[in-house]
Amino acid sequence: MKTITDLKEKILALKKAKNAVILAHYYQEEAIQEIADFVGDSLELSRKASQVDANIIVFAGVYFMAETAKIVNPNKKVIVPDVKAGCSLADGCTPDEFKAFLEKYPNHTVVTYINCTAEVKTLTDIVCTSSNAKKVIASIPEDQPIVFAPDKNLGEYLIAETGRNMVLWEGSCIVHEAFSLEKLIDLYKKHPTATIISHPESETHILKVAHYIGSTSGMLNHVKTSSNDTFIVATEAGILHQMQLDNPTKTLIPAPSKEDNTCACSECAFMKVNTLEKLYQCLQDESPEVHLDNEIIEKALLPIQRMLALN
Ligand code: CIZ
Ligand code: SF4
Repeated sequence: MKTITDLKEKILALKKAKNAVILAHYYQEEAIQEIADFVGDSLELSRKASQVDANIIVFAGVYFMAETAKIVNPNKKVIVPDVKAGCSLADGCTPDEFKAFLEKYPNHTVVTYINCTAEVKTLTDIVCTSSNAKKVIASIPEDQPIVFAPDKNLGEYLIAETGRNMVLWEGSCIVHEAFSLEKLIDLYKKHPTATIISHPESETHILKVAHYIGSTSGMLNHVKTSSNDTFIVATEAGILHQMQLDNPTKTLIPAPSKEDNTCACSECAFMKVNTLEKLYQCLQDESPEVHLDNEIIEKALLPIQRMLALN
């Protein structure tokens, strides 16, 4: 049985020997965030992936994020700790169903949230993340109808924010839909000076009571710059690691979930499929590797490049 310290040392040595870089999402377990060369949200990771000059990218996140890294680096080897790290949003929007859906809305500009498969990206005009979604929508002429997929909660939030009437695909994130409004209100009564912050993937009734709504990096930035010292955080609990490092004296309370017998906070089980041990193994084996057809890479790159060009 290897200790965490042993494993970390072995990973660092292998990484150096193989000229690899480790990119990790904020929702990864703490040990993975600590060993990573770069930790970010989905926008930061896709931007970072497009600038990497190492031979191998170890992507510790969920599969659609690793696919994005491959799309922007077709000549590099992109490996993942576990191919089963899926995502309810990406997996709930299959290319065939999405193609059939789009046939009902010809002449619409198709905007997809980055949480979708590479194949769905090939059916997209422009990709967005929660950090740049408003900017992406503002780049589309006012009279142009829009289809937005796959997250209906983010879509409804964007309709309210931008005043654009978009056709929404009915997808959602099981993690961000797990928060209980009733319990959140009870918790807030116990901490009446707290700021409630939420990711826009949360349900509309949670967003209505949030004092601040923003992307993963937006929330991290908000807590850092706010003069308040207590926050109730309605997003995946992995973000609390970086948030607490940035704000050692502030009190960060995870928003409660609906289920009584699960942990009080919401964790993405897909993200947590990855472990330090699996990360070590994948670096050693250089497998599992992300493989995509060249045609998919070429077609999926365009909407990603359009997004990156806007930032
Ligand atoms: O996958 C997610 O839930 C999020 C919010 C990713 C990201 O970093 O934008
Ligand atoms: Fe997908 Fe939700 Fe997990 Fe993000 S938190 S990776 S949207 S299931």
